[in-house]
Amino acid sequence: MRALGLFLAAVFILSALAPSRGHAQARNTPDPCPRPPAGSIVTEPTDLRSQNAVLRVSLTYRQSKQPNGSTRYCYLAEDGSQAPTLRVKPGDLVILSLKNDIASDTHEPAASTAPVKNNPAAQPIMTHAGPMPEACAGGGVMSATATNLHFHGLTVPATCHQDEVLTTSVLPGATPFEYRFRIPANQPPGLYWYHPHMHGFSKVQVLGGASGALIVEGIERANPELAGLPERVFIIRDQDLLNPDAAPSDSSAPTVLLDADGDARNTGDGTGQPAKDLSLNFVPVPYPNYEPAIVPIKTGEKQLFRILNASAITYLNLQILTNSRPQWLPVVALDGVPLTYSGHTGNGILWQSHVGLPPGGRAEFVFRVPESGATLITHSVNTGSGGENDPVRSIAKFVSSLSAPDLHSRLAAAPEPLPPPALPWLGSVTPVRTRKLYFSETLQDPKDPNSPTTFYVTVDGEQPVPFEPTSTVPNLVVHQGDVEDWIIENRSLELHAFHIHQIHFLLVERFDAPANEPFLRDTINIPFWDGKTAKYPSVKLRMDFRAPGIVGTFPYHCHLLEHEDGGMMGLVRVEPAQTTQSAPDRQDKSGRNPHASATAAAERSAGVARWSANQSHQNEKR
Ligand SMILES: [Cu+2]
Repeated sequence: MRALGLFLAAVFILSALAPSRGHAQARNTPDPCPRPPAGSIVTEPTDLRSQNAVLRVSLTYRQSKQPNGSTRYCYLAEDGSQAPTLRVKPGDLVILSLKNDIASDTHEPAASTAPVKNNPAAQPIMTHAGPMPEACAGGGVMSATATNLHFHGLTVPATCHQDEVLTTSVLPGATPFEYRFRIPANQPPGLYWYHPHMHGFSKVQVLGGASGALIVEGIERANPELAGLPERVFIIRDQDLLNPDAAPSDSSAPTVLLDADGDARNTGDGTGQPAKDLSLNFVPVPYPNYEPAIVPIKTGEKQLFRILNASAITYLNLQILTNSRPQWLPVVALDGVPLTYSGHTGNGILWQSHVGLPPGGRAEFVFRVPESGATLITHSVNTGSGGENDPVRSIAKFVSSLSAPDLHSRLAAAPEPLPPPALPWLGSVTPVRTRKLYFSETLQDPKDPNSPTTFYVTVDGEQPVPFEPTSTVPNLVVHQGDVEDWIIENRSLELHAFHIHQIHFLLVERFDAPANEPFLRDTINIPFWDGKTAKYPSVKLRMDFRAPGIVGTFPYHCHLLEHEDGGMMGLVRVEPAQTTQSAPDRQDKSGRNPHASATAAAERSAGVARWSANQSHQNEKR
């Protein structure tokens, strides 16, 4: 409460000091999406917990226009808090009411000083043909003012009122839309998240802050070493630069060049103006001075850090420094899945001196801040010659203090162990087929590197076309129960982050070499092409379509959301499992039932010794 008090005091002082702008951003109209100033103490999001196996949540979606032309978006819980953390247990029912209330936000901006490129207000509104009797009845309107929700990482059905994003569109002023779905009983316990998935407008809404954490509780049941630890949720978001015209604090930094998206182009050396600012639990860490957010941590307390990269386009490469030296961090979960899940990983700990997180990615690790304090930074990420600039910068200063507030949540002290996974370990399953997809980009004017870019993800052999929101024809058809290998190539000069809804996958090869990274992910970086090498960078992913609840059509896309909005998305249709009778319509001869090959126990025991838990390079290219 002390920290909250300080924050509120800071907000009050800031608003009292704000100059009168002689505009409708009236002093007596509170900003519906208030955000703390730089240098503030970081507070935890509010926890909303399921009760009697049901989590009932009402979220109101609001916006506020900012003087620089950008727009904040936020989810307000009933108590007025922003972006609450939803806490559920496997098997729980989630009943979430989403009210789109942005029409009531008359929060007009003061005179714009720095118009934001790609302002959605200037973009055409895509309209699905036909009437719209219901938000998800196939007549959805995709527009800047409509919104919806995606529950990133959860294996829930891609159907109306569950995790459907292709036609679900909640319009401003419409009756609150009800999401109602059950967390699968075998959903791995860990960190997931929710955010809008309005194709064409995903970037602006997420960049404006529309995101929150969803925790499937019980990670200590998968890894008893975590029992009893207090847990800390860090959500790192990106946002438009607060000081776009400021000179870099490093005078040797190169001139700012813009890429085709209007973002600062990668300098390649870790310096210069970033494409976006970062924030930690909404405390901004703005360019050029990167005044860190302040995190008081109870002296001597070991904590589980649960970190989400909720950025729209920014990669993170996190390090914790003490006395300027990076600390070894025991990572225990990635993308919501405990590392114990493979059955191969010994104690389920991956020691890392830095943690790479693409947009959408999550990592969970244990850390005890020394009495002398520590600093959380993101190292620079080389995003390629066509990518955005992502320099090294500080994010937070950890201050060891006996009076630091207690964290809201603590893992169970004496957990009942989770039963082992019912299905064979994905790495032991023989895929029924291999497919190849690739990311590519074209410039409208090939001679002008700053002309608009079109983004594609294409099934090899087909013509690249940007995602067509009005089409319901899938790019790929798979069958529930199958496991497939997908090779994803990057034929462009910048990083992309492959993400698929509903399922997790396993990295089996990177650059055609075995990856030895036996953990599950739902988002993965694909290294950029240098424009010269004959072979494109690629990863091979083992895709798990075995969950019975995933029959339906859902997207895969780049999680750099301006790429997704620009066309880098495709659809996969999961058809019901094939019986022996229907097997002849399977297209290739290599298909066989992966379940039939061996027992779960035999599968899991294979390759136990393959993996050493202490290979620091493994996550670098994540
Ligand atoms: Cu991309």
